[in-house]
Amino acid sequence: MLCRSFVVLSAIPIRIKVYVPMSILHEALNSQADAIRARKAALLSAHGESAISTVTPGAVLGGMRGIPALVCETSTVSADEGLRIRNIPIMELTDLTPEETFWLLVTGKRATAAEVSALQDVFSRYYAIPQYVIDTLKAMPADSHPMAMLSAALLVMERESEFRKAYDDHTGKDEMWKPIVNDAVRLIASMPGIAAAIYRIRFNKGEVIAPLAGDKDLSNNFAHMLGVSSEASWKELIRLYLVLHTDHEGGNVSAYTSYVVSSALSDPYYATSAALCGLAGPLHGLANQECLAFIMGVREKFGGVPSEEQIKEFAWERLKAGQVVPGYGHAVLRVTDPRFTAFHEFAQKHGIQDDNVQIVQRIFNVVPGVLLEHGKAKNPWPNVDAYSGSLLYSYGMTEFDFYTVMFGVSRAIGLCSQMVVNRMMNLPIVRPKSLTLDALEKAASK
Ligand code: HAX
Repeated sequence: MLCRSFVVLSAIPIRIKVYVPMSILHEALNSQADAIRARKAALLSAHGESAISTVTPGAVLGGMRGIPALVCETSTVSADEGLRIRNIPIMELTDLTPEETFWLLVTGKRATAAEVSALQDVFSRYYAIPQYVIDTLKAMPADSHPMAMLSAALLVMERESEFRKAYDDHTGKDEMWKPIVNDAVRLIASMPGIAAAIYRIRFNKGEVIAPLAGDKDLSNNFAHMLGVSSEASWKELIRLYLVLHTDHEGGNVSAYTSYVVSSALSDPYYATSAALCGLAGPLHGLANQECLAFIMGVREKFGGVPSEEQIKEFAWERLKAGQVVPGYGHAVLRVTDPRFTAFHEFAQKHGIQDDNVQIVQRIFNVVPGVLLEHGKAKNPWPNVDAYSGSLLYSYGMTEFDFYTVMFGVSRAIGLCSQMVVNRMMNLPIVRPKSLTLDALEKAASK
């Protein structure tokens, strides 16, 4: 919260800006902000011009694959292991809550019970979203994609940005991360309410459901506001879902988009809204929707759960028609995504064995071999999107179009965490050099 007070000295009013710490996060991050800037300055001074990589035309024309060109402190993704959040493998974090995951992402430390409770006190102020957001969602055409609604909802909420107000008030550079924390907390806490409102409005589920009275847990509130199921394991699935999708280092389309947009000092509402537009792409977050459509297509074609032989033939048909197998492959990973494994363990634990889940498991037994034989995909193993939709479906959330919104609620946690840390570092505006093909040919032939 940005409070302004005026102190009148003689006839000249002096405006004093005070950020009321809306969470103990400011306290936790104060010393880190100075330390990280000092580290960046020391690195630049000692090695600012040292080469760490070479750039080839293959990388330039290949989606900048492999070029180490960004900094991301919150998480890393390795080819042989997958996601680590603050250097902890994701499989060791599957019992966390989204609040604890946010704390870990931003501070690099595990939250104490007191810290989680303080964070939830602040989060819970924002579980009920402003009426103007609900009115905007209701005014959108009935066939709007839920991801377009999610991105639009954040844009209408941009007027709440404390970062923009702080910038307009000429806040000092080294202080700018503080209003980002405030925006991050409000944005993350608003996402469940926004997403649940989209679900209920877009799919005619009845009135928008208010948050729980007396329960400050973010995933419990999200599960409740969606109104899909009251089973305890549904709440557990929502918690796990929100933890697994939070962050995947800095170079994926959604994270990179928010990195670029926020580097122009656009506030977190703009940057997250833009990032979600990237998440809406079928090669990125929309793959979970495509995956379930694929699984349902398999079930429909074969009138139930097909044999592994039938799946093999179907996969080959698809590849020969030039189509991808959704949920398989990854730009970085070269093993089964640990998040796929975490969902598989959830299905086992809760005995979920409906047709879709069985098909997911049979595809897993067959498709990696097919992709290996096909020889194109560098990674024949499943990613997170291959499992998630089938679990949501089994609890009664049957609207595929909504699945990427679920992803977005979680991904906003990672995006906002990255924005806080990046602003603590005072990263400059992103401005890589582009080349014409002509210039690239000349540079390459030298
Ligand atoms: N099925 C068929 N072919 C595939 C494939 C798959 N699942 N994955 C990759 N390939 C093909 C590519 O289309 C490419 O073919 P061309 O040379 O003809 O263009 C070739 O194999 C090499 O691709 P790659 O280097 O292995 O993969 P990329 O880094 O270019 O792309 C993708 C990574 C995830 C986009 C890709 O594997 C894909 O399209 N997978 C299916 C969609 C999917 O599951 N997306 C979700 C990814 C996870 C994520 O970001 N979630 O948000």
